[in-house]
Amino acid sequence: MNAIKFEKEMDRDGDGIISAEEVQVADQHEKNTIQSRITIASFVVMVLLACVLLSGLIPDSRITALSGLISTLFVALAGIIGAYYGMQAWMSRK
Ligand SMILES: [Ca+2]
Repeated sequence: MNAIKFEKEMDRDGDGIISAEEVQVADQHEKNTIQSRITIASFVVMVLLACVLLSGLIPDSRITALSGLISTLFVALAGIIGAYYGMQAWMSRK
């Protein structure tokens, strides 16, 4: 069922044949969708993590113990978001 729907979506011009170009377009679309979802997830995790850290639910001693991990995570997530927008800008100029 899902495969049939996927094949219908891949057949962009509706001629019943999935050409190599249509496979390429579907792959690129899927890749773009996944990349944007990863970027959105990174942003959501950053916001939620900041909220949890500010909420007082976690004792200060644990936050202090994990401060290195938390700051590395923030830099990595910001890197993902920055790389996504940098790549978008670079791809649109190409
Ligand atoms: Ca086709």
